[in-house]
Amino acid sequence: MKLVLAIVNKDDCDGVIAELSANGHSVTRLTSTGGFLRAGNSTILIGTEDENVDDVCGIIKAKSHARTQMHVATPFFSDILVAQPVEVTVGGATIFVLDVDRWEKV
Ligand code: 2BA
Repeated sequence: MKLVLAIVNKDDCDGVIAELSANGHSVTRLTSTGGFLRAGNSTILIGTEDENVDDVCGIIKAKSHARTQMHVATPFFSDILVAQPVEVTVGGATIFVLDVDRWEKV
């Protein structure tokens, strides 16, 4: 048994979840925020048997897209605020696959 935890762009999340559900995978969606951009994203949790992990990851990969986003860093130099926009590439998705010791539905 594995837990697939994926951080997905919020604009891709509906498509990812629809495709996972259509293929019989149960999904929980959490609202989350990235530490670097401080922008909203979505974290999805999928508990599944080991043999389904490749299918789950394949769907997430197929439905998640990379995009560029501007990030304005705000370092202070001598009390003067200097804005330094930098372009960062976000996604497709960041996926973690974790072992599950025990799984129960009560
Ligand atoms: P954020 O932390 O908001 O990061 C957004 C994007 O900014 C990242 O895209 C990456 O391209 C860039 N970035 C992040 N930290 C950076 C840094 N210290 N310096 C320069 N650029 C940086 P992704 O790597 O695709 O990550 C998208 C989101 O996935 C992240 O949003 C975060 O919420 C999550 N994430 C990514 N890697 C993670 C990890 N190892 N652990 C936990 N969450 C992670």
